[in-house]
Amino acid sequence: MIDLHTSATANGFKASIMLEECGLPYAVTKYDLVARQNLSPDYVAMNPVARIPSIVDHDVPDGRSVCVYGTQAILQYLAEKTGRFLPGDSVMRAAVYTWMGIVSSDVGPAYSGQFAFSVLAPESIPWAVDYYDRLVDRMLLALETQLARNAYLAGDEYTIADIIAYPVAATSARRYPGNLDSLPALSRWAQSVGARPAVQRGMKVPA
Ligand SMILES: N[C@@H](CCC(=O)N[C@@H](CS)C(=O)NCC(=O)O)C(=O)O
Repeated sequence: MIDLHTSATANGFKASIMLEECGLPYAVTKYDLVARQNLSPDYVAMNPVARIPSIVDHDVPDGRSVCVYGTQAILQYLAEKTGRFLPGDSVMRAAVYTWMGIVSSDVGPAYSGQFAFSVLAPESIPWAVDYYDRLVDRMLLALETQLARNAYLAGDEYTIADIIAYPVAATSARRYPGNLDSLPALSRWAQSVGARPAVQRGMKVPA
């Protein structure tokens, strides 16, 4: 059994979609981030960064268990555990790692900054709002360009690169810039990934 520590955010959905896609049984512990439940001593002891999502896999050889934190690590760990959604070919695998890195380290932080300065900031700083709006636009254009050339982010196969990217398209990109109409390839991909039953189930976790 796997324990999933999560919240209803884009990062949380990445982990629940992967668990659903792999058909692995899991138990959900839900955290209210606004109430700072993730800062509880029990969770900090498990994951010193105290952010979600984390998983604890109790089904490890030799009776051990392991805690894995962060969407990229969780998806890679589960792909290795199940042998799914990660191509065997090293060149294709490199493309998967590249696009996972882009989503985690480029697209994700661009949206975090955009959200912080446009939604959370107590006073508007026009320079910062404009900086992050333009950065988000640039990142969406990179995804659009890649998906105009390929069925999926890392090529013709559905992989963990798509699983890590989908919740961003389904949540953050729908918040800003509002819809994906000006990005036809990203829209086509989001529709096809969003139609997968496992993705639909994962997007409803935690209930
Ligand atoms: N690098 C992490 C980022 C995780 C993250 O940003 N989690 C946010 C929710 S989406 C969080 O737990 N925020 C609460 C906090 O920072 O206290 C990942 O890829 O999973």
